[in-house]
Amino acid sequence: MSDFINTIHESEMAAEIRKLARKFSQTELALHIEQDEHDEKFRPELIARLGSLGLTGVPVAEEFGGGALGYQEYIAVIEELAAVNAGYAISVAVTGLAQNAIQTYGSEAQKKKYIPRLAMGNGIGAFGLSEASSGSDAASLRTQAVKKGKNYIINGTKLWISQADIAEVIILMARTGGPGGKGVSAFIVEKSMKGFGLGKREKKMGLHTSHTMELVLEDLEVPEENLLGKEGDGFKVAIQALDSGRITIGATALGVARAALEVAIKQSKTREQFGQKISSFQGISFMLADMATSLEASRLLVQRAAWLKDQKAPFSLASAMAKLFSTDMAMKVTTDAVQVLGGSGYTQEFPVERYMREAKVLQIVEGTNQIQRMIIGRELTQ
Ligand code: COS
Repeated sequence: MSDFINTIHESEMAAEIRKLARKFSQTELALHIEQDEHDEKFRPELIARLGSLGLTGVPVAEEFGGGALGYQEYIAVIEELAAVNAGYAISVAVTGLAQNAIQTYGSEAQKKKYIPRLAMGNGIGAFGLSEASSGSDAASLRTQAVKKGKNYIINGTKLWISQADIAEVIILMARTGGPGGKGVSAFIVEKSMKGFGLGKREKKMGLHTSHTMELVLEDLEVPEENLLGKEGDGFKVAIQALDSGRITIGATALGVARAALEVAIKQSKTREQFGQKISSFQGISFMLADMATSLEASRLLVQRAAWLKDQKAPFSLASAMAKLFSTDMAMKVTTDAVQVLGGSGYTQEFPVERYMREAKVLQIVEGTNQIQRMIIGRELTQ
């Protein structure tokens, strides 16, 4: 098949980075994935290895251990990881959310203390926003932070927090003021801080290498110097980090869909029915054509959002569109890949059923696709 990557105008640097990430993904990462998905096992050492290749802090400034490149290069890494396993793409993307929040709102001391380990793959980051009663309505969160002497004392429960079990740094949103977004503050929490606790681990439909945790915070003591930004900045810290994060979720969708399409094309050229390869039937080839076309359209949207961010131009609308379109595309493409493979597609003999399960969560995380439509609709009509 043709390589869809060649159809876009990627910078030389992005192409180099992609090559490196692809080699790592298809060799070192691929080696473990089928078994680890089954065992629900994540290997932080693979993130450290990715770090040693310079692929964990691609858009982070050099002085903080990053690659000083842009999102156009960063999304190439995410896509290549996702084409092998979405769990590792999400891991890098979520650590990226934490890096992004600290880089944008942190003091120099916070940046120096926390970013380098994350950027170099020596530490993993997490993002603690959602709660049982505040998912889409993030500004209604209930976790409370009360200032006592030189500490904030935080109490509450966070839900659906990716890789909180292995993260050493968590960007945590808690309420320091009145209701609504203006009453929320952001904190840099270390898992070693007194009062930090893990609750249940979710049993999920897919994305098994990436653990999804509950956080139970009982009189968690966070030093005042770990307030990120000012009191009341927390909602904006979260929303701005998510604006960037949504580009990486879009890139994850590209990787998952591409992998599914590749399997579907290969199998359609192997499987014979009625005395011919099923690829020769228009019913199959039209499906493949639609899958490839929608993947290509998504790629352009994700690329454009990344480019706008790299230009320091407004990109919230573009990232919402990229996330919405590409994750809906991934759901459709992976579902169609299962259909092309027929009965085999529904079994674990082929990875397309896994890709379909991975695609589903991308329509939900970092703002459901209904929230993306709301953001786009507001932008069009306000
Ligand atoms: N960048 C910067 N500031 C933003 C912003 C953005 N993209 N979007 C909103 N804001 C600001 C607004 O300007 C407003 O500021 P002022 O109070 O100073 O006017 C403030 O944030 C509140 O904005 P808004 O009134 O739009 O907030 P809403 O409560 O209506 O919520 C949505 C907005 C729905 C977009 C937000 O809650 C959201 O993104 N929800 C999904 C959360 C999510 O992604 N969860 C997943 C968690 S990680 S898996």
